[in-house]
Amino acid sequence: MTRGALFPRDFLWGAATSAYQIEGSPLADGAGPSIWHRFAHSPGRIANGDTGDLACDHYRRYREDVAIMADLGLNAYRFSVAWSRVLPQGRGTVNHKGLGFYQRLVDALLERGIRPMVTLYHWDLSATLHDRGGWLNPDSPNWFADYAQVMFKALGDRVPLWITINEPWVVAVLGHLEGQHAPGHRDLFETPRVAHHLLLAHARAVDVYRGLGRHRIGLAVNLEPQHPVSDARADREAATRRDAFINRWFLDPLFQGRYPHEMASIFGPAWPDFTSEELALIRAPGDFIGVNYYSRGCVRADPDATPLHAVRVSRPEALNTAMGWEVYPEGLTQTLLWLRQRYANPPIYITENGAAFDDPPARDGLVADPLRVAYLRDHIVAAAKALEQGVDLRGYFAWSLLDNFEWAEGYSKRFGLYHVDPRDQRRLPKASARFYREVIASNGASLTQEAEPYSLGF
Ligand code: IFM
Repeated sequence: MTRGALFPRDFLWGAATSAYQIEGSPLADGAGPSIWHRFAHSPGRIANGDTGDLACDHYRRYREDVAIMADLGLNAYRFSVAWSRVLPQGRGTVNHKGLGFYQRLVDALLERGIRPMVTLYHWDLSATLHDRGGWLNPDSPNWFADYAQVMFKALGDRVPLWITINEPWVVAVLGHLEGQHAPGHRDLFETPRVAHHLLLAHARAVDVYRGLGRHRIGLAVNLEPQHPVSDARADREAATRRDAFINRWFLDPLFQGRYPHEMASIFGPAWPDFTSEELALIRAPGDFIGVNYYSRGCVRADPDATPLHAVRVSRPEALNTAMGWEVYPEGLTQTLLWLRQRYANPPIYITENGAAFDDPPARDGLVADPLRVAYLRDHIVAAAKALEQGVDLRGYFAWSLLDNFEWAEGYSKRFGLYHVDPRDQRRLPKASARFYREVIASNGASLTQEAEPYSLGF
């Protein structure tokens, strides 16, 4: 690679995690159970019967993890708050011990010059609130606003960046339509209502935040370009439907105050009549968009696949990650340019990007992961290409700092820059951690050197 790939001086270089995936000790110090705690303890839900009971034990080892972040040279770290640690019943009395954990974590980050980006909701709804209808309850946006207020008051002066909700699409679709995530429902009628309440919850939290006079809050969405597998009209239309379903479902209402027109025909009778007052409330883009990018969709029409009549297919010639997701870095540039063009150049953070691969066992305390190094390199270069073309990109967060609990896949899928040894919880750096450290130290200049198979060079 001969072209320069430099980033602005104030660019944020981070790594991302979420509470249930790394913390462990889910009921410690008075925390209430979450739907993920319940779900993981229900037989047959998670690969190998894994749970988040121990996870990476970050709740007790957070200082060690902040030291790792400092060693990597991160200037930002994205984590999420477990709602039911802070409000064990989801509402009402604050559990100061639970809140204290996040206060200490923020202190430790700031001491090392690492800016916290805090996600309020990364899927671990309070089980008590779930029993009151969860995201189906029309009151749920108010519950969320109250919780957001507690967090803004406790941390707002020290946390410069907030994410309201992580990947609302995943909550609605995997949690309520396909059922592989908590709460494990499969109900076409629930899905658009949950999505709508999540958007209202985002808007309510933005409103509360504005009331405190602050201006750095956004929603994080999972995006992937949708490409038809052939030129056949049916495949092209299927890709357009999937684009509405995945990429535009949450962003159009946020920026344009309306749902994509395709949604009503995708959901048919399950699509409610949303009021114009609610749609006006939802038009609350916030201050930036968080983009979680992993892959693209290659789409084929399939009349039997409800409700979309479209399926994602694997191309045999493609390199796939251990999740079965095609490695497609060009899609990141495409996604960022698409956001710029469709939604009038919003400020953007890449809030997640990374890959699971079946890493070899550690040798001499180190893990060689050349595929992850190549993945990160190519995606960071793809981000730089979007910057060059005028995208207002402010930061990049690798998913993830540590190998962790990958939801329904349990610990079988590893995204970390650091391997976590399940026997003793030792954190072992992978080659990708060293690679990322060089990228950060040179603010991307190291990417302009000829790509070589990355040596372990510790
Ligand atoms: O691990 C998840 C994360 O919680 C949300 N975004 C995608 C990641 C990989 O599947």
